[in-house]
Amino acid sequence: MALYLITGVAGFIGSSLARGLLQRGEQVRGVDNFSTGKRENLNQILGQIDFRETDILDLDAMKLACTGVDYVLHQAAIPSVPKSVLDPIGSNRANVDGSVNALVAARDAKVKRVVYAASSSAYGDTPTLPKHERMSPDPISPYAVAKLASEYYLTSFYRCYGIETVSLRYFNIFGPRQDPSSPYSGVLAKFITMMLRGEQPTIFGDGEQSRDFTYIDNAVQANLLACKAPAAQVAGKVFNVATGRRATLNETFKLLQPLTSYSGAPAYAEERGGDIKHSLADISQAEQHLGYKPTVNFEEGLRQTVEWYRSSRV
Ligand code: UD2
Repeated sequence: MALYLITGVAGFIGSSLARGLLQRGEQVRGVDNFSTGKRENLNQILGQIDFRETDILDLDAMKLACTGVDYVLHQAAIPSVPKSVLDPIGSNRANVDGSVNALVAARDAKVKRVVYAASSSAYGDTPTLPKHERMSPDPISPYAVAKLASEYYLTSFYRCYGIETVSLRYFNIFGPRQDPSSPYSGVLAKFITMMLRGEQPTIFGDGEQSRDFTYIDNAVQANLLACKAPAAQVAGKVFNVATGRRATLNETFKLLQPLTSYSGAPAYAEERGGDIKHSLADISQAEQHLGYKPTVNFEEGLRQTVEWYRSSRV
């Protein structure tokens, strides 16, 4: 049994990782400052994890949190492109300074490995599809820059201090517990909850933008594999975590209509600043070096997510 520290454990991805690890009999410690995380995400598992209300910007608290830890899964962030466009300083503080703190704490505690929630936004709007890890990044939004800077810090910490690090470039992760309530929420959480309530969702732009929407179980799998894969294959490296398929927002809306029993049309509004048009991953590196294989496809992920929101009445 290993001890895992999850930063951002009360978030959608962090709390899903905690559940996945507990199911596998692992020990979980988690930190969160509830800036975007939610206490209710920890409802059924709070008694089974060592939870600490800690800000990743508090280095002393992070050093304590890393004591005795085998693996750090660093998920804590302010995860939003539009929010970063409005507040680049806040984005940088949480998404870069916070990562450096987590890395210093992990290095000093001599943890075995740090796995990081990087972002597909690093690729930017370059026309080549699918995106593969050898492409030069071309971030657009402050959020994308911050996520890429943290990736570079992870690789730097491997090169300079020898601490094993792996960055997982998440491609639009979705699923149960993703917060639908903020204007900055992920599009699927927003659309599903609105359509279930009979409210009209708004597509920014013409709806022909596409994403490699990735169900949460696939991201959990990738994190667990990234902890255990041989260091020679993964340390200091970056891997796409996605499905290798993409859907436009217009297609996605049509898939959601029967699942949510929403029969109206979407509204259309101006394109969002900082957005990229198309996103699709080449996942061959993760398949080859992590042994990753997506187990839940987009349609099945949508079904499970709609069911969850329906039964939890968010
Ligand atoms: C980016 C990253 C993603 C993750 C995420 C964190 C890319 C390709 N993906 O997601 O991996 O890091 O940031 O936030 O960079 N939209 C609407 N109506 C709405 C809300 C959104 O049309 O009510 C559109 C939005 O303009 C965009 C698409 O839906 O074109 C997806 O937006 P999102 O905020 O769910 O995720 P995105 O792609 O910014």
